[in-house]
Amino acid sequence: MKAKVLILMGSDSDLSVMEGTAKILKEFRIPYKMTVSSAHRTPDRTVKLIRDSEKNGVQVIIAGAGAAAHLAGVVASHTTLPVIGIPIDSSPLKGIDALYSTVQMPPGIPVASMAVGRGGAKNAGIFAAQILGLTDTRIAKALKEYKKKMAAEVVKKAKKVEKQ
Ligand code: RP5
Repeated sequence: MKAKVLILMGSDSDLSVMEGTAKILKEFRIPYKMTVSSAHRTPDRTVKLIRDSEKNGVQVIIAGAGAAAHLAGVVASHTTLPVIGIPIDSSPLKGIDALYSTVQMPPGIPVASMAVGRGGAKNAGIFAAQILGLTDTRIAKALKEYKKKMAAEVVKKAKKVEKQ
């Protein structure tokens, strides 16, 4: 099946965080391609991956990077596809650097920045599903089920807490 989402990360050292995005897309049965490309170390490869994705029908690009994280912003500068950014807490500044780099995009080139780290990676998958769910009723339905299940789990935990 052709990938609907491209997941990029700046380094293979980001993989353990970005696996959270892939896990969610698998859960929603959304085909994706996941690879490593750096805005700084492999700029040409990054642009090629974007061009190929556009040609092959990718609808959302997710980019996770740490430190002076320019990956999501650079991707957004080369495409009109929606770009979701995940600031990764991989540097001595623990993601504050990546957060500012990802969230503070100049007017005209938006990036949908998620939270720093694992939570952000998970939310990136859900957010991509929400974008695709606008035109795919199967995904839209699965998202409603996902929320219902999440609410039920919280209530179950609340009842356990109330018993103590
Ligand atoms: C960023 O620098 C990457 O996204 C990664 O989070 C960080 C460190 O990369 P490595 O030195 O581990 O390859 O570009």
